[in-house]
Parts: sequence; structure tokens; C-alpha cells
Amino acid sequence: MEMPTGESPAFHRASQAPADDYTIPQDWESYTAEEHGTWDTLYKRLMKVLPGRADQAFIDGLKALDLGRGGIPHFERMSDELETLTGWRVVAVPGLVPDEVFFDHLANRRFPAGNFIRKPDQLDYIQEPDVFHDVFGHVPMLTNPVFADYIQAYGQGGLKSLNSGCLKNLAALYWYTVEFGLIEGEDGLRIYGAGIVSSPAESVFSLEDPSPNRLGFDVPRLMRTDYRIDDFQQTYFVIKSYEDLLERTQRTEFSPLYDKLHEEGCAGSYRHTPADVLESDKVYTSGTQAYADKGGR
Ligand code: HBI
Ligand code: FE
Repeated sequence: MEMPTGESPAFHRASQAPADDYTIPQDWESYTAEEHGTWDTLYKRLMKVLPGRADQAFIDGLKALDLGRGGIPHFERMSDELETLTGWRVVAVPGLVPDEVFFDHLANRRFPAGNFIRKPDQLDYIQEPDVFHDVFGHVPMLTNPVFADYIQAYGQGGLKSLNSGCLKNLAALYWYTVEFGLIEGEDGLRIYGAGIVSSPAESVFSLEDPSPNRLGFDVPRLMRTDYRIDDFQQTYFVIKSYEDLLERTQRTEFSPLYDKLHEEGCAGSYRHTPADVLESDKVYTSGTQAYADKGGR
């Protein structure tokens, strides 16, 4: 998750400068039939792989908001539904926004979503989060009251971290939970991370490939773990429940953990590579790392 470097496609779509909070109109009326078709194509592809792999909380969220009704969802209408469920709304942004802007939205239960959609030749991989990743990937989980609180807590933690220099540690927490998290269900591991559920290939890879590690979730440990943003993950962390995730971040370890990281020099305290398996880890799978060793994508 890099900072924006140039103009995003959405700047051209909306042809106006963003406000201080970087929100722009979604401009739903101007999506072309091809753009709505891209949503439908991606949706259909994911529905072939997600049943039995995605966690029920995610599937329930998709249904609750009827995100499969066809075409790119209308943010205002979707937000009216979402707000009655958990008090969250979705606002349109041109792409990646500065950290402080991102955190401020989350802390106020607004989820910033890119309003542009990937081009037909980028169906499998895009650099910047588009409307499909942001809405299909993230918004269903915001219908879950506990997870909804966790994302808000992350935003609040982010605002607190801005002056401490520990941002990268906090970003690792987001990465290994909100984006690439797995959960232990009654019938085995399931996916809840937005970066996985919005990728057909990684949905299969994360659960079934022998290459990656699958390790128990441990906040201090994963806040000291580096991550890669340009390929499948080498390690996935498994939570026991959303309650446990919220409990371990917001209610207990968050503040003391921050103080500890600060003493250690924050990002300087990065100690673990994306592929490390530690003595202290609960190991679901010790990966072969064959995929990464071959050079990845
Ligand atoms: N902006 N739109 C958007 N989406 C993100 O996921 C995002 C962002 N800005 C910053 C950011 N993520 C991360 O760097 C923070 O989680 C640390
Ligand atoms: Fe994301």
C-alpha cells in the first residue's frame, strides 16, 4: 500500500479536485456497460471459488447487501443499508489516500472505496485498490458488528500512531488481518481477508497450496513481521474468532504494545521476514515456500 504517485483513473472520471478528506462523487451514472460488466465477470469468477472457502460472515455480508444483483453497486444506496446494520458508510475516493485521511475515515466508520474499476486486461491483478477490491472485498465484512468495530479501532489506533513512527507496524497488522486474514472455523480454515476474497487465484492458494505458512495470530509477533505487497503471501495468520481479534487489539494489548514498539524504535523493530516460522508460533501449516522460491508471479 504505497502513497499515490500520480493521478488515479478516477481523477479523470470525476474531473475535479478532491476535498480535504479526499472524497469525490462516485458518479455512478457515468459507469459504462463494459465497466458494470467487469464487476459481473469478477463476481461470477469469485462465486465459483468462494463457497466453502470464504468465511460465513463474508458470505452473509454479500447477501445482506445484495452485492450480486448485477453491476457496480451504488454507494449511497448501499451505505443506507449498511448504516442500518452497523453504522458504517462507504465514501468514494480516487484511489490510495494519505494515511491520516484513511485512518480518520475508518475512525469515523466511513470506508473509503476507489470509484474506478480495473480495465478488462487487469482482471487478475491491479496495483491500486479499485471499486471491486474495496467494495466486494471489504464491505461485506463491515456488516459484521464485531469486525466493524475492529476496523474502527484500527483507524483510531492509526490516528494515535501518526506521530509515533510506528505506522509500519500497524500497517502490518492491517495487512495480515483485514487484507490477508484466515479464520479457524468448525470445518477448517476459512478466508476473511479482502485481498484474498477479491482474488480467485489467491483464494485457492491461501487455503490449499503447500507453499505458504499458516500460523496462529499473535499481535506482537505479526506487528514485527515484514510483508510483501506484490505477490501471494508467504505466510497467512489464522484468527480464532472476530471477538478474539477485537479483544487482542483494541481492548488489551494495543496501547502497551504501542509503548513497547516505541521504545524499540518502531519500524526498526522489524525482525521477522515474511517467511519465518518461529519456535513460539502455533503452526497450522509449515509451508514449503516452493512458490516463492521459484520466483513467484
Ligand atoms: N487508502 N484508499 C485507501 N485504501 C487503503 O487501503 C489505504 C489507503 N491509504 C493508506 C493505507 N491504506 C495504508 O497505508 C494504511 O493502512 C497504513
Ligand atoms: Fe484493501
